[in-house]
Amino acid sequence: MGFLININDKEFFKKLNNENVRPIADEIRRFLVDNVIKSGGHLASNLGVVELTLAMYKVFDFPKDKIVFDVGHQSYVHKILSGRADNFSTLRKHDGLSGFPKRSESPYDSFNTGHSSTSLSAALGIAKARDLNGDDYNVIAFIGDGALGGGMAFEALNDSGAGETKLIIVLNDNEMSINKNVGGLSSHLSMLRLSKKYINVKDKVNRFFNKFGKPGQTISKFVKKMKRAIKFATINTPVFEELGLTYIGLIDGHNIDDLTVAFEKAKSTDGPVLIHVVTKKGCGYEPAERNPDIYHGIPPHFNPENVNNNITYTSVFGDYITRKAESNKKISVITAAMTSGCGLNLFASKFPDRFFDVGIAEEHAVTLAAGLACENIIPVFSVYSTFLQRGYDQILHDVCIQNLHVVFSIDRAGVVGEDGETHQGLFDLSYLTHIPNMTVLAPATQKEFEQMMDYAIDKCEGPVAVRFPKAKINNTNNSDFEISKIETINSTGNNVVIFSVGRMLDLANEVFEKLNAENISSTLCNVRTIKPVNTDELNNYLSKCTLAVTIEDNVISGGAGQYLCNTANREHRSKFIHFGFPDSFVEHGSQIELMKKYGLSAENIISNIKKELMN
Ligand SMILES: Cc1ncc(C[n+]2csc(CCOP(=O)(O)OP(=O)(O)O)c2C)c(N)n1
Repeated sequence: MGFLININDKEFFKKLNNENVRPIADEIRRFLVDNVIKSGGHLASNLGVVELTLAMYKVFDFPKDKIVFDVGHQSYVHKILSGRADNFSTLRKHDGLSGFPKRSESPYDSFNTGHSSTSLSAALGIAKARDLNGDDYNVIAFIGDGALGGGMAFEALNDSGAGETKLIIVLNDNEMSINKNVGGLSSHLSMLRLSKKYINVKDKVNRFFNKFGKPGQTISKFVKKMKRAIKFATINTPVFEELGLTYIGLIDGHNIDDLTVAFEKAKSTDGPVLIHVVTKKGCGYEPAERNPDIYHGIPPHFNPENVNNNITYTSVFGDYITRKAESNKKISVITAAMTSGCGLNLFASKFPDRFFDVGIAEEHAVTLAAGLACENIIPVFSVYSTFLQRGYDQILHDVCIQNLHVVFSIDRAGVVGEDGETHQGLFDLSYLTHIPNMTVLAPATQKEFEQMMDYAIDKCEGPVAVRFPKAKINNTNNSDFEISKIETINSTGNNVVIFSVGRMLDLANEVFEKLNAENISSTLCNVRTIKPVNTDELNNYLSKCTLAVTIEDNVISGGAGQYLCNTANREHRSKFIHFGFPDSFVEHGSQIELMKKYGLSAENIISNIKKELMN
């Protein structure tokens, strides 16, 4: 690809300025749009950081200097500038470029990311290691205003502000998370944007006193201290200064010259520095500027005119919970910055008083739900499986020990595909089933999904999780859901009993049909309730069969299969073989490719069943 940029030519970056940057920025934007529309991925965030990333490449010396991108979804321009443009057609494809920074992919990627709000901690760690090792380079944490609202980022600000470690934080403030950013910090950033005047006044005062040399500087320092006190009481002091960081802002994130000055200033400042940069999400591509939320993350071959209208678990949940909340006024819904991703736009607009977007704060969301449940509200925390990992201690300590009625609606459970190992929802069955008091349900059809939600909201008295995949929903009219009861879907005899978990029912059915065609009698069961399962019923199935096969989209370790096996009577335990994901992180690729690769295909399952039956 004939790119204008030669990444090996450091001088090229050094010469960039407002006069000559336009054709280069335009070319990068065209390249991003052309590629990401085809591959799918994060478009709007990357379009917003083109000049900002170019300016960082101008001032810093990567990969000697190290940058940690928060979430990492906005690292595409960095990938292009660090020599990966030629592979961009493989973005998010199996064995292709990852959609997030990966240390194994390039020496320019200093830290793997995917989940939000980790960059400040990681960068501070790298900076401290640099100092301990006696090395000399810059460490930059690149974080968005949405990610900055996450608890870990606050913890890291608190820690870095208290110390002397030199760290450069670039705050990319585009006023957006995926949807509009929320929370007090976001309001504070807005105030800072409004009070740019204050920064100018401060600089003028300093320049005035510095003119008088040493005595002037002493007065300036004194005035600075005084001013801090006065400012605190009168106008907005950037909270970062109060925490002990040097604040540089506001900087226009599309102005290379201003960015260059700010970065140079940060380089020569001791201790932690935060540069507050303002950018426009989606910049330069009109559809993304108009709808940055829609263009935050798009599927492959995205066409806004022709949106995929498949009925998914997510859309069914969004419609269900809105309907349910009409009749049950006790329901409130919590999201951690995933309103549209979790299908909650309708609920949010219909019931603003009962909808809580807490920002990227899963830990807080869980304990907030616990508090609501204490006072007889029915909180439904709608969250992706991978992000709920953040709330493990809160689930255990704040919800389950008190046996509070909190409903966890766990979207994107199972293999998610193109976002890769940081986003796969392959652990929730393992991290939930072992917590006392927790009920865990996995629907295979729309009918039972809605009935499980009814059970979770109306009948269950303690914590309950309904986990479902990123997939089209099956609308078969199967039997009514009954808590703890295993559903028998079909049976030709008892040689093999197949226990299918949630969405794996289609695959399990294929296995059942093929076994039948080979005269291996079997019974196909839909487990539905992972916990608490009816043990008498389970043992009854097991006492009749030779082999028990479990199929799930979770890691095998600690998953539904092992849970059933451990729950069964001891004499039946050796009958089990489990199919699910192995004890390794599952990379990016399509869901179909990954299922096949990890043995979740009828051929593989059947050949293993046959081997076991011959033993
Ligand atoms: C722990 C966690 N929760 C939720 C997400 C989903 N997520 C990815 S990007 C994003 C918004 C980030 O906003 P911001 O940091 O402002 O970056 P921008 O896209 O606006 O540049 C969210 C909520 C995540 N990656 N990690």
